[in-house]
Amino acid sequence: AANHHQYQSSAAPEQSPRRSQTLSTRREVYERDFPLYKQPVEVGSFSLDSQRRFFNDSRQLRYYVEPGRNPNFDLRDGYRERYVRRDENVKEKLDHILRWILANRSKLKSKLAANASCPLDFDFVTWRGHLTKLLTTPYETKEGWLLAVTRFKGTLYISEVETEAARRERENRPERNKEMMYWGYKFEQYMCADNADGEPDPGGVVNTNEAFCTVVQTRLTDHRLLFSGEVDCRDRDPDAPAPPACYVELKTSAEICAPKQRSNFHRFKLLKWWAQSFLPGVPKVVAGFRDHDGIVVSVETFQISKISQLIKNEHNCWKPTVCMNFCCDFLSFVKREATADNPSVVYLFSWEPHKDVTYSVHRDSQYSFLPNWYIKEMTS
Ligand code: 0WD
Ligand code: CA
Repeated sequence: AANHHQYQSSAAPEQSPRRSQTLSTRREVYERDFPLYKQPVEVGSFSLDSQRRFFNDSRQLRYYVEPGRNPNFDLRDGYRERYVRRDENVKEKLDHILRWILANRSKLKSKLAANASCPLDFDFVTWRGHLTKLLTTPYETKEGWLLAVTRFKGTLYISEVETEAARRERENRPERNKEMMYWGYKFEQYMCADNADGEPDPGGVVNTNEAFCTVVQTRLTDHRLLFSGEVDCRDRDPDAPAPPACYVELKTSAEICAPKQRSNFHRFKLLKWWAQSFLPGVPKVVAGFRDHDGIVVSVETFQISKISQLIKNEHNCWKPTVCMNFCCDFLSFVKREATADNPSVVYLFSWEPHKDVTYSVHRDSQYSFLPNWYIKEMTS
């Protein structure tokens, strides 16, 4: 059961300002200068194969192939016959990242490594996707989130918990939506080759178990971050800049026919695209615009660095600084509240649209997510 405040550190003296145990998500609160966000550096990568097996290498990295003048890709092709879907009932939590950390521990060592109580030189370890959700929170009006946090040897691990609403939606997904989820992966197949000098194979099987993930380190003000994100492909030119600058994110979106659709695209889609790629330093998104029948009618490249300019004409639009300042303040809030250094304690941070962020504390519960193999290895 939820047990609020059980692990708070000693009570503050009466006269010191009382810190709130909730965090506002109102946009106005976060309208200030853009916070320091260091250029993300790739420290490694890993691959998940067609059976979702982990490999500490880049075997699943694919290469971007510029499409011809009239792409005419049929995204519905192969949905019934050549589609292997990842089992969404399996909750992997941070396991792949933790596996990567153990396999690369020596590489991550620094001046502080001598200090046994802080074997990892990071304040936070998480998935990029979880940080994307934080960045977009001040503008999100539909979907809430649950983020489980455990402090272990000084590092805060953040792992998402599926909300009841998200689970219901997943289990009641209409057939049309299921097919449209396939379209994104099919687009990748039309645009990517397995080798730098190869060609895409639209006749192959789409298997969503396969993934290539980059692991980056960076800093948001005083928060040292290590996170991993799935990367669709890279520039095939061997002289392209080093990762993550050579990476390309692929997206599909409904074709834009009316001014209202363009405005919605700028206000909602571009926010998500910007947040997701800005975090790991992926410089561009290549978008396939498709019609109702899943035919790609045009392909357009968006430079992440130019998106904030692109949206400035939009009335009442989202602001990158609000996203980053909220994320920064959330991480400060987590650091302040999640004080018990114990792998079996979870601070469950919870947010619903139009509300503040709150949390509850759980010990040895269903929410614990650091596996014993990781705890054991990091303790020895
Ligand atoms: O346990 C969880 N709650 C989650 C696990 C939620 C989200 C992701 N994951 C894991 C998976 O192991 C996946 O391989 O994270 C990996 C991807 O991490 P990410 O890059 O941090 O996730 P995100 O930025 O949300 O998504 C990137 C891509 C998506 O591409 P689009 O263009 O649609 O944003 O990863 C795919 C998807 O192709 N993806 C997932 N793959 C497996 N499991 C998942 C998922 N739950 N969500 C998105
Ligand atoms: Ca993608």
